[in-house]
Amino acid sequence: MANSPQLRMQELQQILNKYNYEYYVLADPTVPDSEYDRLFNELKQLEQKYPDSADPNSPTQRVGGSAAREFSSVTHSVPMLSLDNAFNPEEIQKFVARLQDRLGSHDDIEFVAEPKLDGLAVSLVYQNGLLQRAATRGDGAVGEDITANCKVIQDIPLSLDKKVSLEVRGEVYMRKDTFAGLNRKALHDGEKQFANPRNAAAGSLRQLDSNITRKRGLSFFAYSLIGPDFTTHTQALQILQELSFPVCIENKVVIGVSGCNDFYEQLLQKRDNLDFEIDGIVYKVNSIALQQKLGFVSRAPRWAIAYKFPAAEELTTVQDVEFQVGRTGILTPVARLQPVAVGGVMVSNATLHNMDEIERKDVRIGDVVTVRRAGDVIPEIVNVVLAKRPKDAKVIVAPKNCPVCGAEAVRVAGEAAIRCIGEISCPAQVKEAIAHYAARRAMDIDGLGEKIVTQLVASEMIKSVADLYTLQLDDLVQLERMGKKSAQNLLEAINASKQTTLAKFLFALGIPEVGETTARSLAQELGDLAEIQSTTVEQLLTIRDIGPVVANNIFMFMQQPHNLEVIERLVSSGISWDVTTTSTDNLPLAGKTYVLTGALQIMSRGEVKDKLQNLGATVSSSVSKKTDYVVVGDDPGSKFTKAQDLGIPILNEEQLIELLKEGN
Ligand code: 5U1
Repeated sequence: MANSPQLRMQELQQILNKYNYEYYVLADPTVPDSEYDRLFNELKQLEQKYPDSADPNSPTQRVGGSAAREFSSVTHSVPMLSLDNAFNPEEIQKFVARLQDRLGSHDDIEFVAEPKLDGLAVSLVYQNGLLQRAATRGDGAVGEDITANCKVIQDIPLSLDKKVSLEVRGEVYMRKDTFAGLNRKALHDGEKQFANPRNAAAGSLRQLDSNITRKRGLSFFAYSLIGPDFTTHTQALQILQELSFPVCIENKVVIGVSGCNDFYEQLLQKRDNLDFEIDGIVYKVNSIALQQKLGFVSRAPRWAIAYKFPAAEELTTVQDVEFQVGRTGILTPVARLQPVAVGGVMVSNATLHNMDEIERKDVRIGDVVTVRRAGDVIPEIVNVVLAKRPKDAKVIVAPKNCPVCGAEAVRVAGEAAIRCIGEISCPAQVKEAIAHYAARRAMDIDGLGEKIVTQLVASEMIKSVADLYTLQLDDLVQLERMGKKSAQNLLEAINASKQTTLAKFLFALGIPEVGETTARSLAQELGDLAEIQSTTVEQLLTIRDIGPVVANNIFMFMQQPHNLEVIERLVSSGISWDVTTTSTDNLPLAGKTYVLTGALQIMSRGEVKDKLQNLGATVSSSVSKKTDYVVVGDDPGSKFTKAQDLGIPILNEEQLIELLKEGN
């Protein structure tokens, strides 16, 4: 029987039962959903091929999970089913074809498409308009009584306007911003962070003390109704809304396979901008008569399917860990991974942030890890699958020397970061510093991209940003793929950068933690480079946006002889700015704070930010009572909702453009 399909089926059952227990009962899964889905499908296919060997108690025959011992059991009046999955358009096509065959008609079918929330399914039973009992799905037949914990979720009505008796099903989830706040607090308090919003929601719902659940700020969306009469699922959603249950506004009626696929593409685009995590779409036949005709199979309705998005989390192996040197000398550990497709993109590197993070997650070279890629952010390692750790997994040691220049690498007091002390003698720092200096939002040297900077530093043509202004045509034409015309253009761009603003120049210098806003405040408040060079920490602390760490960084930067020499050489090479335009007090938008959210169509965010700031406004990244206006583009995020909640005036892009015109 060795390596027989039967043995593999037994093995898969054991593994899946373990993963189910971790997911449903412990709310602490050790592997990503993608790994579970893969093994589940492997088992399902083997059972289809060898039906005589299929175990009637196989995880494929159950919804998964079981009631936890701490909560009393609840038997569902109607089983809470799971959903079959589709992973590509062909599987959706097959699903629709199956429905048409069963219905004996090839007419297009009307579906309701709903985002599939990554949370926990719950049942809410109301009697005479009052919430009587809330339960988890459990194994589909028997769940856990979580009434006390659901009563503290603000979105769940405790009583309804009408004295009706009915059951509502839906998903308890945690919004992305709530999740981020919870993990920030956990990190601050030295507690274990949650791997993702779903785990956080599950962990919060399973609390024995509902006061803890209340503080976690869970949310709810309703998607199913049992009791009242209705002829379509759309009607059911309408009734739910009238009864004041939150229903996801992204739900939409779609027709046929093409309607399903169009909705998929649209929602995939929106996915990162939604306030909540979704892992796919649920398509449901809209007509209740057709749903009844189609019926159920063992664990799922025939009339619905979940079309899963490419998984945002995958399993892979850490092949090595290298330390990258940033502009300010900070060494960032980066895991080199066995390449793996995550969310539709190949991932071969993941940031490990710093040594504290490595220790907290206990990542070792050789480990099997869950890697996560959300939106455009750099992929990160969520956790290590300890059960898969090889015996020879290697502990990651903090380097004592910079991997690029060999200078000492020291742990910054009070910080998790390790820093190379090489500063301007470290080619990695010089390269990053030059790239930063040349960036569009700094000195804006067109054509001085990363590849050229790498060559200039490697060939020792430049050792600091000041050397840029001594470059000659003969130097540049020696570089790879650099023709005479491109070299001339680059020299012109370098020359043109000499006319700038004090704020841009200060930002371009790359003082640790001095971003554009701080550079602008410095320029506005002190107005003059000599003043900034001779200022004290106390004086700096009186400036808007500047706290003790940044004040100290600025002061220390201006004390270093090598930095002063570079500034001196830059100024001597002709860099200058208009000293009369530094005060913003008289500008039309002085004192006003703007926040931008969503995708702008006509101007880039950078342009809008520049224009607003040039008119004296402050552009902030978060909405608060102090915000004067929120500019909203397409698919805005939670900042839009927050602005509405706080009653802050909203501007669309056209209104913003008008405002910018008036300001000029
Ligand atoms: N949005 C949504 N999620 N979800 C999950 N609808 C929905 N419906 C479900 C499940 C398990 O089940 C019904 C189709 C029975």
